[in-house]
Amino acid sequence: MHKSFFIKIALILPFIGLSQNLIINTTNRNTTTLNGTWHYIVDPYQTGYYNYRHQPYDQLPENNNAAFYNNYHAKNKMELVEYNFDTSPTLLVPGDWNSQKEKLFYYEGTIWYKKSFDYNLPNKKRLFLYFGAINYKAEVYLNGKKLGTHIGGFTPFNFEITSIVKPVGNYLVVKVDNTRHKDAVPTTNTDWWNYGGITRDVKLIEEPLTFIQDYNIQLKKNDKNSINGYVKLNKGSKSEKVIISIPELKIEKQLTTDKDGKVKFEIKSKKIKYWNPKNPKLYDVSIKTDYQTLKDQIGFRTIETKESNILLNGKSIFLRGISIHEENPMRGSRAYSTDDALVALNWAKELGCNYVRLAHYPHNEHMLKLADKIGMMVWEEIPVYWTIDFNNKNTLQNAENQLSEAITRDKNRASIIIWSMANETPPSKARNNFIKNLINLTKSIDSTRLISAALEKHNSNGVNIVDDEIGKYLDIVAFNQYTGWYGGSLEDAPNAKWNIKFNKPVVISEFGGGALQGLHGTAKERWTEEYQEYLYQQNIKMIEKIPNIRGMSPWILADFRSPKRVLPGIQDGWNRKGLISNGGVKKKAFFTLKDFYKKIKKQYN
Ligand code: GCB
Repeated sequence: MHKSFFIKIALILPFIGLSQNLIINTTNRNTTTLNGTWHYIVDPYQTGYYNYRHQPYDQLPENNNAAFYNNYHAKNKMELVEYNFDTSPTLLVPGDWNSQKEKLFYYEGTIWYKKSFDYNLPNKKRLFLYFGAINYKAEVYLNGKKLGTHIGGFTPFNFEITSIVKPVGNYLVVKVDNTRHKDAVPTTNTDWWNYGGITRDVKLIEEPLTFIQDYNIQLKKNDKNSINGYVKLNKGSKSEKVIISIPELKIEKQLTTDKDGKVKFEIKSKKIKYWNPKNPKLYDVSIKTDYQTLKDQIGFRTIETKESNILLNGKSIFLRGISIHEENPMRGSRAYSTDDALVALNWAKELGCNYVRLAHYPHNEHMLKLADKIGMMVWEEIPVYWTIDFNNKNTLQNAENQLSEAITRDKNRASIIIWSMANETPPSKARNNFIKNLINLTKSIDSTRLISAALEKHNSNGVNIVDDEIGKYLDIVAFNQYTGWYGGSLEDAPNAKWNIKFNKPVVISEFGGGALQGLHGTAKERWTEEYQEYLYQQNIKMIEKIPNIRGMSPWILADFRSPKRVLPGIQDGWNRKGLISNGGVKKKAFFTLKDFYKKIKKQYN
């Protein structure tokens, strides 16, 4: 076949297939971590990837030692080799590169990572290399062989390395490129810093020849007494035995797979205790085959809407939320650990939240597991943000791939109640079709959760109008509004008039304003804690009167890094709309919101 055909296929491949191969629940498998120190080479001109005619080495017929993925070492002192991983400095994985080295503070481009490891793979076992996330584009090579490419900075992917791995002296080389592109997801323009690097855990997963790759175990839609779903074996065939057990519910169900190694099931039980934020009941679940037992902890709950109500286990709720970026503000870096997740969710708990909006991309899996455990409902979203290239088919494929990787990873988490498709995207025919495609894809993978998107409002003759056509297709009408910050008067806010075109639950997905912690003045002076406090007071009065209001996630829990925010002495590279500063100190508005949530909690109890 013609070479250009292969090149075309290689370009499409990152978007197809990887999510179908995704191994879920990697925490409870037989794994070896590759976290730790990795050598790195900063390569702004991509010298390790292209020859001097700008042809990519990995698409040329002959191997070339100059390609960095070969991890080549000069054989003698005469030989010319212009790179050396082993004498290059190191970075910690997981972790973004920007916060680890001062010189890389605003670096965007290519960095090569190298990790060496030994691995004795027993007979009749398979080995997979798993990345929790790499921002943004990853080219992965093991022992000089290309494993593949992955695009998208916030979702996991894996490659099988059974036939490549050796007992001693493996070298894993990853080219990471966080360059922003107009047609990428997200696009070039975002109000958050584009941290580069291998930002989440890296592990080797050892599996039997046939293994449990993926499963879905959740309550059946509209039926509180049925647990249903599927189990999918990798290299499974017809009539493999699969047993699902939930000892506490006295469930032990034996199943047999179809010819594709997959089996669907439905189990009835009248004894289920339902997961909710007050009592986040999780059941020990195990899935057994002849070769393996895989454990999970799963909560069961229903989530639906009925006219203006959001019903959790049949009961009307109010989403007392807060928006969160995946950062540890005290470190000024990407969050990457369970401890980081704990910091954020503990703050949210302290605020009185029962719900968080994880903005603006899928967060680390630690966060979702913790949310399950401590009882926090979650809105999860993908970085379809502002002006992405809605007319571009590749952009859609890219967004679809990120969405399906996120849902594949997280579909067993009871905490997730909403999949969000987009944030503040400008309505147009192309954009509407784009989002409709995402909605259809979501429903085809998971029909049990609610679908939303953060829309916008507009104003006509003093009336706030929400009439975005996409609202028709959403379960929850969510929109961002910045009364008293980007426009609109705070004095008049409580009397604002609203015209929301849909009889559905309404959630304010964002509101807020900036304050520098420790800066005090009158409620009229920008950037003071008093201004932010007054903004919250007035917005809350306004929001309480919005018809069908069922929740909110103000912007935002903590100050976060944004290169767009340059005002010296105030912003200094930080978006200051946090209720908590980057020093971890609560601002006055934190307590305004906390008081409101106390009141709302009583109303909805
Ligand atoms: C928004 C965006 C969010 C920004 C925020 C702001 O509407 O959704 O990403 O950071 O406004 O601070 O302006």
